[in-house]
Amino acid sequence: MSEAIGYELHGDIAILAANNPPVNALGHAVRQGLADGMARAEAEGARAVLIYGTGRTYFAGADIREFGKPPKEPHLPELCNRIEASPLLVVSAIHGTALGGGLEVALGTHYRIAVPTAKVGLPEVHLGILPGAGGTQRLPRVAGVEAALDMITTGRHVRADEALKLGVIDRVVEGDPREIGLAYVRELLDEGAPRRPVSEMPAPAPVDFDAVYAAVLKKGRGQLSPATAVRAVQAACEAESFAAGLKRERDLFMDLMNSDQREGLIHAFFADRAVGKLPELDGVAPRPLAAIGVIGGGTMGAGIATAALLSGLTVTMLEMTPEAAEAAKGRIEGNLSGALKRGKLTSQQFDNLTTKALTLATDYAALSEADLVIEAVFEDMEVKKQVFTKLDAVCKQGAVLASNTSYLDINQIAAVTSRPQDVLGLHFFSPAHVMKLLEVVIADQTAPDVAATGFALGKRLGKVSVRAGVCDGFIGNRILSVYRTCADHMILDGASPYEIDDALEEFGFAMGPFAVADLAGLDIGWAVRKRKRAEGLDPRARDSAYADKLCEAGHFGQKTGKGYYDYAAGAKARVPNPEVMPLIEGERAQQGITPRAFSKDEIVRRYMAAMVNEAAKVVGEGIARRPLDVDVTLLYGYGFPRYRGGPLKWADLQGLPELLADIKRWAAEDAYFWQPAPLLEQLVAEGRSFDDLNKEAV
Ligand code: TC6
Repeated sequence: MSEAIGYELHGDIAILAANNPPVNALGHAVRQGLADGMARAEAEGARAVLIYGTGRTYFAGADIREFGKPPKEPHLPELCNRIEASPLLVVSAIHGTALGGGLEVALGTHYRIAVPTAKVGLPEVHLGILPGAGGTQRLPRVAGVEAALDMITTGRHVRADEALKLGVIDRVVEGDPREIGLAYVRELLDEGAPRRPVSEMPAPAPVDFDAVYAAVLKKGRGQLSPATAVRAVQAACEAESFAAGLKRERDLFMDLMNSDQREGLIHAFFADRAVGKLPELDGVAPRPLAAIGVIGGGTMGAGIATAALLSGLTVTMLEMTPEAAEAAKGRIEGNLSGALKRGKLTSQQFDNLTTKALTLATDYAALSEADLVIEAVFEDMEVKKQVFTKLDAVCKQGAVLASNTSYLDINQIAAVTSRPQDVLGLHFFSPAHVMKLLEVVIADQTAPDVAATGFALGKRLGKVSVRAGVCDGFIGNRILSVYRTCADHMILDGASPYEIDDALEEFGFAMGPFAVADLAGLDIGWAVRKRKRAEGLDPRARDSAYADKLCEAGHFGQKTGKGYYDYAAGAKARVPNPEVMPLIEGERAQQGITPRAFSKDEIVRRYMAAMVNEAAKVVGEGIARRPLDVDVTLLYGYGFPRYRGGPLKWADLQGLPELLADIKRWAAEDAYFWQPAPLLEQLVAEGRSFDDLNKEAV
């Protein structure tokens, strides 16, 4: 017997207890242990088998780390069939999560009991695959096609009470999984309950699968696994036998298993978990956090305050005037009322948060007891310096002083205080109570426990926190400004903003860059351009004024009703603003450029190459610790399609030599913009990938 599965004969009931921490993933040893345990139970004359997990959960799924490696027998689909075909009565007792292959094992058993806190689900689509061990065939038979399609195409985790209603589990009982499982098996044996193989249940009636497929494909914005899973469920209804349905499921599963999307999504899964692992902070205790201050109650400050309140922190909101403070409170209430409507807050909690947990202030002295203060004032170095000088004067010793700047130099900000070790950047993304990304910007003198406090705050607020170094724009905005510039160059050379948005949305971005600019406000980019011109542009850099002219005409995007698009017919209509192309054509004429056509492929290739090249510089300079930190930043803050894994995973899948060759070829047109990143050149020379760097860093 393998140690991953404990075996015990308890009277006439054999107990198979999974012991593969942390999540009882169904790796090879676990599968072997289950197969051996079933054989032993049958050989030793048991009447029934109970399967459960020790530790925190039942099986949370196949072992994802085994994906892409040569599969070892017993394979999961055969194991599920083997369990189901046993002449003994087989029962699962579920606690924690029964996910993916875990739920498939449970569906292979004849009865399922769960504790009330258990969750079940088939989340494979999030990993770019589909349930490949009978889940698409068995779940529709027990829960019906509609519920199965919902669970399988969304991958959502279903709570025990709902799973009970759906028929996925048979009973919900509070208690220890081993004890409630044993009692249930005993009861089933005593009442002479029959074996109940799901494969012998009748095939469910079909629905209009073509319509479901089309709808799911559209919703997935290019992601293949949910739509492919629809075809597998279809086979549960239409295949001539259960075995034929399983075969169809297997074929579709293998197609997805061999896809780049599967690689991208599994990379994203592990990157999510690796991004917060920073060896230099191992064992460093964060400073205590209970009360925080937020300076500036605009959209960003109010969003940060909202997130903090929802996490149980008390917030002092500092504004310039009582009127501005009241307006900030109104924004916070507006944000919280969203949570109230969604049932995430009761009205009493809402009242507590807005009256007791939130304090309005106009005097810096009100921040004297705050554990951490986040400044979210106007993006101007002089203004920020004034704020930090005042904070230095009033804040208690040991308070963490954070700036939410999106571009400015945290070292300069820290330098105006007497305590630069307490200063760091906490760069939130708007709306801050919704967006998951937080860049924790570590300045030259930031103390380790201050950095750890930044990460602790991120965790408390439910953010994905990425460590960034100081530079213009940190990780995300620095890379953004380069790929945006690349888009601007393509416009000068002949592409339209609409062609670029279309091409990138087809690539999988939630929104193209010009639609995003309209949403964020064109005045933001305008301010950045003015600042950069004031600092002095490199004479080799291409510049253009058409976007400034759009702003000069009062068009700031959605908030003024017009930008690249005209929003008179609503944000979704996306009608091009007719004033835009003449401005662009005027600019081209003025610069003596004869426009040329750009294919969708070329648009994507150039845009992505610009992104990857700058990302490689960001990693090479140590601004991002590893390639995966860039990937996570773009995934959570910039609408990058998760199924592509992030820009540097995408680059690996494309082939770094080919990308470098393109960059060098384009350097012949514009040597200033297309300067290859030294790290990219090095990786190509050494025949290595970005992912090799990730692995070396772990
Ligand atoms: C499948 O089953 C396909 C079947 C078809 C076969 C033909 N494998 O998330 P946490 C690790 S597909 C390997 O921090 P939580 C994770 O990397 C699978 N490792 O904990 C981390 O390791 P680290 C379908 C796994 O409490 C540690 O466990 N199943 C796996 O916040 C703790 O994880 C899923 O998609 C795995 N399957 O959440 C479920 N799962 O400490 C995926 C976790 O070295 N897992 N690890 O960083 C989850 O959704 C969550 O982990 C959780 C627990 C809800 C189970």
